Amino acid sequence: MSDPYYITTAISYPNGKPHIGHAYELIATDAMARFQRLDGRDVFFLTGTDEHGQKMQQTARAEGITPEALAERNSNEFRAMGKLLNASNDDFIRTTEKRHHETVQEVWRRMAANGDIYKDSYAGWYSVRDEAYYQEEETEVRADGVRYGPQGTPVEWVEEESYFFRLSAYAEPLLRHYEENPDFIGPAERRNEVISFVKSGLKDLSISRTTFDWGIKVPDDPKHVMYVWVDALTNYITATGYVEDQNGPRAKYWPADIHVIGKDIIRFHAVYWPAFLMSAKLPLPKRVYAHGFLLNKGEKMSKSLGNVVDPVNLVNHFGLDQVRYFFLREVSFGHDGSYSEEAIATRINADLANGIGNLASRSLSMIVKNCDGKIPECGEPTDADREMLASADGLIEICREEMNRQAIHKAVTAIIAVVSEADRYFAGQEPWALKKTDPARMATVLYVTAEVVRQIAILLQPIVPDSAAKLLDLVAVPQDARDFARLGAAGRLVAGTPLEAPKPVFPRYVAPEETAKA
Ligand code: ME8
Repeated sequence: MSDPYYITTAISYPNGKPHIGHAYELIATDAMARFQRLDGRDVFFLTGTDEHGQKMQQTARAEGITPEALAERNSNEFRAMGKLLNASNDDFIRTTEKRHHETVQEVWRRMAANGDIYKDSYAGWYSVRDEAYYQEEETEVRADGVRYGPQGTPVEWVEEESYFFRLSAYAEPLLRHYEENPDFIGPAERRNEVISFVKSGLKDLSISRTTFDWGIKVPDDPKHVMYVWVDALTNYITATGYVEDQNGPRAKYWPADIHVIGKDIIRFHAVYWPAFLMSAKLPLPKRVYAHGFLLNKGEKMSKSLGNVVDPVNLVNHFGLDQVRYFFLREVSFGHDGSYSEEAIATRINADLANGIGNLASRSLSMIVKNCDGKIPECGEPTDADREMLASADGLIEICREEMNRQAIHKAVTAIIAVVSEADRYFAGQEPWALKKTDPARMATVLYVTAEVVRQIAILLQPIVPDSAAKLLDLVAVPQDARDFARLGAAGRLVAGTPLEAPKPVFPRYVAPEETAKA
């Protein structure tokens, strides 16, 4: 049986419609999940919605509807976004589901059984937008007279009876865990940030609320609902069924190989979550990786600034694979990234239309016209041919290494570098001139180029799944010969295979104003 690989996104708050930051995280995680699947792993990929908490209750009240109705409406929007983006998630979890309530309550009981939960009263600052408690030192009163937390969201004073989790007891075990598992947190900046936060001392954490009721009830004390992050983080283990039955069909996926999240929620994932799991005596995820934030033309997106781009509009305007490609290639994964229409247009024209699209159409149309519509014979290879094939054959090792450290943009860059190399090879070999002087040599050059197109298309499947499939159709690669095991010599194109005249896969992007002018 193949090796399990479990990957998750954060579960989003459905207090509004999904925005481009949500789309970005899902696209990136999807690319990683698809990569591992094509590389032979038994992948379980989870995403979903985080439906409880004060923010949901307040938004619902403001809209004059129930939190259930708000969650239902927007959770469906998130699901629809997943379809639109071609996300290959194997499950979609909602924290309002019965399966989740049961797991969370069981995890709570285990933490209590370990002596880590006690009742007291909380008095301190709380940000509803972040659903986070902050120490007074982390907050500041700005010129507008409002007190803000470290993420720039307003905080309010909360005072109520609450259960506490003995987080203070976990500072040492957590620091030891980070030390012994250097890959537990990525990238390095986030790891350093978490270590210094834990070293500065951990206070016990308030983990229940009594001033509202939209949440999962605390076992045996229904006046309390659980703090939404206790509930939300547990989603990752709920979906595997591990807590209920370690031999269940999906239990093999726990612990997760990687939780992919944004940098604003690293503290919850790299401090609270492992502490809860240690307390409940459950295995810890292997890695937590925080990507950066997407900035619209360099500015932070916010509803109040009105620059929250709707992913549906972006995809309708540029095309899905174009948007996927742009985000995965342009943004250094793990860092913030900026986007603008101009940058998207430039990138897709340079790399997709003029790059891989042009290479495939030039070389394959020559085959269709000059080689009887069939993949030609590859003659005795020259050094140039060997070098070209070696570059294509060597890509998988580079991509594996980059993807294993979540450097998605570097994997894509390496693939595109081979496209450029193939362009130079093709131009240098001048197959159009060889047509008259040395048709056998022309055949070899066209074979080598088509073989490079095949491998690039296989490797691009995680990034641009539909377009890569079209490229593979153009070189007549059977459906069952598209995984990474077929890269290199194992899956070479077979001479004599009929090809159809290539259809364009990546059209050039022309801005609407330019079309109007033309
Ligand atoms: O934080 N750019 O939900 P959420 C990139 N429910 N990523 C962004 C982004 C941006 N501009 N804005 C948000 C939550 N994100 C919790 C998670 S997990 C147990 C609970 C990312 O809807 C953000 O960092 O506010 C997070 O990873 C995800 O989108 C969901 O954010």
